Amino acid sequence: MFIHWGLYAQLGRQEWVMNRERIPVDEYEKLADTWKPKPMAARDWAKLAKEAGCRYMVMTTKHHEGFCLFDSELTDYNAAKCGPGRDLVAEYVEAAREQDLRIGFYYSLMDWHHPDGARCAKDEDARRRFVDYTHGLVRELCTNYGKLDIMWYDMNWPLDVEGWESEKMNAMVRELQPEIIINNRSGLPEDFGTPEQHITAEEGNRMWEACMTTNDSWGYTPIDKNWKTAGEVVGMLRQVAAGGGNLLLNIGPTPEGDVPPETAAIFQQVGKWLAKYGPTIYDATDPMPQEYLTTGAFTRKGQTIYFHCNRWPGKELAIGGLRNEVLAARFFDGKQIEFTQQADRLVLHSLPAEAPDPLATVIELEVSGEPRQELGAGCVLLDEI
Ligand code: FHN
Repeated sequence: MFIHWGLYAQLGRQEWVMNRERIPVDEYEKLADTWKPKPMAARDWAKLAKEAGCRYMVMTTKHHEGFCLFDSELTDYNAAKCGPGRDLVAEYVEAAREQDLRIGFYYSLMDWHHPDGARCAKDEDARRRFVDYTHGLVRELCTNYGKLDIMWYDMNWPLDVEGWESEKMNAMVRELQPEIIINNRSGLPEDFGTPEQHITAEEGNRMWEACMTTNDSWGYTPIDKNWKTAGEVVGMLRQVAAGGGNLLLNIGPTPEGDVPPETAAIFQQVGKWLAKYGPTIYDATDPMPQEYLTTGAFTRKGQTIYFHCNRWPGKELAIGGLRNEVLAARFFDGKQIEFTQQADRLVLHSLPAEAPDPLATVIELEVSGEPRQELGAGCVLLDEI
């Protein structure tokens, strides 16, 4: 679960509103005193995350607006010294730990509030001041909240990796948090890649995590009604599992800290699906060459391949291109399925007329040999002619 929360939630027009509407700093700053979120809002998020089958959370500790959701000795532009009157990061950490969820901190290097946030690109004294400030805030985050699991940097505009002194900064992070993993957005590859709003596996065995919104907005934006369906999110989970990655799915809480009901409904439906089919996602991350099929796609664990059927064809399901002998076919509850196989045409028979699980019905196939599904454009593979 990704959480985008900040002063911008009060305006309700995404987290870039200060930039997109050219709101002057002295006007935007007033939001720091009017923001009065309810106590321990994070407890609701953490419960929802657990219910949804999430394993970790990543929350914005400071977004581009420059407002720190955590107490700091380096700036009073923070939640403890302004409107909220308390450390919202501390509340988030407490709530995540109550649900035994791993803890990630999102930190935007770009800062529209700090007077050196842009000038640092042109003025060495400003860069020195701003980099010391940045490293100082990151040090506070890595010191004051116990064990952390993920450092999720964002937007390294306007400096490069030398300008940010990212190697030094990340060495400090690892010294303070020896087991932490760091993403690739401080300008260095570090531990994992972060495809955003698309699902693309990293090369080789490099870790990766796709971050996605539930509508089109990261921050709270009630005028954005373009909600994804739970079925689409289940499809994303299948895709990231098949690629050996993770999915970081976002919530943008209201100013008070409530989860928009449309978002909560998506997470709850996906959680119910994962409660049944979780092993076909969490544990089924072995690679398997596969090609597009109208009715669904695979995940794999060893000699077991899971066909996630998200367009139910009715009483018969034909799967083309499977280059393995199928030894058994069954529903995930264990009920056996009759099947026939001629060359690379597998047909499952006597299925229910309607999909048992509308989000995706997973059919388990035990196969021999290295699982592979290959079709090509012809109706036979050229190397078989
Ligand atoms: O500009 C940000 C955006 O607001 C949001 O935080 C996303 C989430 O990964 N990151 C940046 C855009 O890539």
